[in-house]
Amino acid sequence: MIKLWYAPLTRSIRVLWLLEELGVSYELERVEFKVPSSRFFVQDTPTGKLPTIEDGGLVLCESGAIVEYLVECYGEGRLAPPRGTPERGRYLQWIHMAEGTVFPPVGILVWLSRYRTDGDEYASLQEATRARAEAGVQFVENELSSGQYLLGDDFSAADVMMGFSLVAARFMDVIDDRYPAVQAYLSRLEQRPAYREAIKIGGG
Ligand SMILES: N[C@@H](CCC(=O)N[C@@H](CS)C(=O)NCC(=O)O)C(=O)O
Repeated sequence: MIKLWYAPLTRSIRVLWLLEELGVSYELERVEFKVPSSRFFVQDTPTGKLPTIEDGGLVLCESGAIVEYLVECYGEGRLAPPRGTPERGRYLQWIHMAEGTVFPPVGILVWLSRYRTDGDEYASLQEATRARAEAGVQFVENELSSGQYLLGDDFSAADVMMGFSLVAARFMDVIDDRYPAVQAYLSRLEQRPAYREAIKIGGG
């Protein structure tokens, strides 16, 4: 059975949510999140990072890799467009943009303002980082005009990846009424039964 090391308010919600969407059975190993103010890779998981999974002896970290792996192994054609199609290209763009472009400035804001005690010394850095975070959200806003989800009307694992990044951006007050499509998209995601179940189980 898949084992997921989990702590609330971390990227491990992506994996818990996806497992609920897929209806795959799993075991949850809850750990206490250790705030990474100056030491890293020190979470109580086999990799030191959250999320981490173990599946039949395979240990994996990196939420994007875990999401792609789970969809490949357990998706049975669900939650991702067929390989080699233009839609698959867009799906991969969003999977990677969620963690590679939209989240990083948000993560810096979290790190400076919540995890460190000297964040106030970096006001100009925070301001520039906030502008970068807003640019990422604006890109999603523009692209969402043509459908309910990132790929149009079909929900996919890319929405699981982006959902966490946007919830984190909202948590840091990056998202407001300037982004109505993103706000509507987030409430659509939060109404999904699998998301609600994941939050109920995982907390936070
Ligand atoms: N790109 C990685 C980032 C993983 C990551 O940094 N996770 C955080 C929790 S959300 C963590 O484990 N932080 C502790 C640390 O940096 O040591 C992913 O998508 O899984």
